[in-house]
Amino acid sequence: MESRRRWKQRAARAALALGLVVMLDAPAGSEQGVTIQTFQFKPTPVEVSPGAKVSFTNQDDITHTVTSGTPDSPDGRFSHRLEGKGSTATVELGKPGVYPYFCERHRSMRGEIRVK
Ligand SMILES: [Cu+2]
Repeated sequence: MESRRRWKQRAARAALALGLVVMLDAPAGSEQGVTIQTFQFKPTPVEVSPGAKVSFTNQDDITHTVTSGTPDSPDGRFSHRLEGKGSTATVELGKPGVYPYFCERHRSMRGEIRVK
């Protein structure tokens, strides 16, 4: 039975290694998370496939927005207010493209979603 246990350990280790590789090699597609912290969107850009969700979580104690476009030309696709720490919003884009966004309250806060 010793050998079976050793085999199980080896299999578990292999699964772990595989899992890590899959994580590092995460393809565009699955849901992506963006954190808003100290007046920055992180990470940016994020890459998703069409229709995948990008979720935003505010980690600052103040209100930020996630607004599509640029401060000089908001495009009206989405605009979410995240009022204080822990608030979240989700954005879903169906068509491939590069979608910039920003915070209406702090114009230097910019980010980008790439849909491929
Ligand atoms: Cu802001």
